[in-house]
Amino acid sequence: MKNKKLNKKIVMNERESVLKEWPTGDAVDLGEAMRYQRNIPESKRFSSALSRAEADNKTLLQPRAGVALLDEQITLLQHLQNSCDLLPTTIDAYTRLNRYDEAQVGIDRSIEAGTSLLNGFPAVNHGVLACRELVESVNKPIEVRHGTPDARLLTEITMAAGFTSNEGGGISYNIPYSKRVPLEKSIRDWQYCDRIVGLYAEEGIIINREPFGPLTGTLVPPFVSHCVALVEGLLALEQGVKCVTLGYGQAGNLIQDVAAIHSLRDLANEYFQAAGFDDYKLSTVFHQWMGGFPENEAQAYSVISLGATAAALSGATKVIVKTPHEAAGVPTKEANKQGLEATGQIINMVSDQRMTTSPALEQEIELIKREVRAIMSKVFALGDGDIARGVVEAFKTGVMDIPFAPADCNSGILMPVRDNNGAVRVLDRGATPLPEDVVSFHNDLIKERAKVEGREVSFQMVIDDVNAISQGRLVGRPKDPILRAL
Ligand code: 8ZB
Repeated sequence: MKNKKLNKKIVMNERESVLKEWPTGDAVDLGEAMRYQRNIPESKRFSSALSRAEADNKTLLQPRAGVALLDEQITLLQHLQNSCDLLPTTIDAYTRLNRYDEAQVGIDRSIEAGTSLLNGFPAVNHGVLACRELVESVNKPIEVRHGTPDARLLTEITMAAGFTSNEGGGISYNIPYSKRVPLEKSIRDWQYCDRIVGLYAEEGIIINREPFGPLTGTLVPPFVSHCVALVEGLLALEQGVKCVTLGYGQAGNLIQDVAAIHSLRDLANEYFQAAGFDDYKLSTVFHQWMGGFPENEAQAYSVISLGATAAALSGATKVIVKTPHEAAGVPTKEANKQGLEATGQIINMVSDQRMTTSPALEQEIELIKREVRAIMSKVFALGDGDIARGVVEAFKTGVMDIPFAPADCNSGILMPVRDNNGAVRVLDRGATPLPEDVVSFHNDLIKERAKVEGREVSFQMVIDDVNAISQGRLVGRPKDPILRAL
């Protein structure tokens, strides 16, 4: 395990077996794929759209969307494309687990049923030509969004098909998604994916890469997701990736959310440049609330709107949009578009404004930076300067620890909870090397909340916080009969 650009011969050799995993792999011819990618118009290139948005200080809108069949997927994206700036194709769960035979059953049954019976688009089974038909049927840049620990074949097929962005990473698509995939393996498989994107870059074709920022989407403190984003960014750059979008999932406190995007941008430039990279394009993505949603659609729109507000105030390059169906499951195309329209209205109203700097905002930015630097320096030390080895050790020892993740390779001791203002703080630092004064700062804020609520600091607070937003509030306060029954 090393953070070293993969040897081209080894990758070319490995490609042969990757492309044999499913019959559609046969159709991938890298030279032909590069010619196809080169002919994609500027207006449909993810990296160009992001650069323009960065230059114009705009926040772009992007939905999630994926259904089983090609025609349906085309109809879906065509329904959404005039209400957003960037398109997705969300991949189904079988494909994410490399279970292409079951994805095929899903396709066949969906044809029989006349409706989608998968929770996304099985791009590997559909293959290069069908994916090209999809890409050619829309007028916006399009990204593959998934959750795949081993995305080598999916990457080969979708990049050959003309998708101009690929979401994921060896940590962010393993630890929140899988139980038993070794971290060494998912990191290595994503080095392959990044190396393929790097090979396109060597030919002047810039494909965007987006590590998955929100992780488990459940009370993740900004420093935790920032460390993962920085490590995955560094790993991608090493493989020759030139366009990176780092992400963060809304926590709910406006100051913390704005501070998170500011600090993420600064830290990325700091760490990337310190590692010797200077020819990369950086952008940021803000994810609307990734935790439990209210079932009531009016309330869901409010959660969406607060996320849109935070995204615009933070100056993130793009926002990933939720829908009023979030509590129910995969949204209809109509509900999906409504989430975009609600978000678009807010973005237009807020995006000329920036949250004026204030001592509270500055303090939050500095706090996140100190937390991240404390963790990152330990990660480098654990790897003797190699971030790939370091991050594997860091998860093994709990130096990096993602709350509420299913993976065996994650400690799961770090415990977050909200403070009295709804910012996510650290209740139990686990084995993370946060500085002592930072730990006491978090403790004091949590005690302040406990006092206001007239109860002891306890795990019950964490449970209350996990459920709070779906029940109509940000901080999980004890039941108060005098409060409105939301
Ligand atoms: C980790 C990402 C989870 C989010 C949404 C979920 C949730 C999943 C689809 C989808 C539209 C799909 N999501 N699959 N949204 N179409 N096929 O991703 O609702 O918000």
